Amino acid sequence: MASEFQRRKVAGVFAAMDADGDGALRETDFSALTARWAEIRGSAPGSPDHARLAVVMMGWWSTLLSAAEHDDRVTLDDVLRVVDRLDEMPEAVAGTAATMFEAIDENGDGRIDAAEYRRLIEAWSGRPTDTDEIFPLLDLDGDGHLSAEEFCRLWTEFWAGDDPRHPGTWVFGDPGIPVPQRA
Ligand SMILES: [Ca+2]
Ligand SMILES: [Ca+2]
Ligand SMILES: [Ca+2]
Repeated sequence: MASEFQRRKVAGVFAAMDADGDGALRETDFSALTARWAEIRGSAPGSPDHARLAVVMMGWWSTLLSAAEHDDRVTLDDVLRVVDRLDEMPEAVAGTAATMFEAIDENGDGRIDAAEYRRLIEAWSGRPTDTDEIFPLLDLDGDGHLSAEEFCRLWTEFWAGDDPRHPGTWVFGDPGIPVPQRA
């Protein structure tokens, strides 16, 4: 069963994905999130970038819905049930990380820079967000970018991990847990 820490962490992302705030994820939440993310990136509807974001976000929606109890909405408990099974399927988690990485890497140079990361967080949180403090925690080798390997590790720590000290705890921004000082 998901720990209290996992529940709190996942509840934060869940609230971000629940664009209309009705306590359940529906298809309309995912189209709203797609629209918000595309707008922040300046991707017009009909553009290849907009289509790419839609594929990623609607892919998430069908994955979550297929694990849900109802056929039109996904609850926090549904998501936590998926999270419970993730440590048994590292390949699936790595696959999602790779898809997500490609979507976040707007200019396709194979790395996520601080501005690309910030636009992701602002899209997901729905408000202007300062990510300057968090980005260096995620940049594990301190080279100023998130590589695909770094992102895969962070993503896996977030979804399948249960250790608040893991840097992956902040992959979706500040979950309301104090930021530790880097040793
Ligand atoms: Ca909703
Ligand atoms: Ca990039
Ligand atoms: Ca790096």
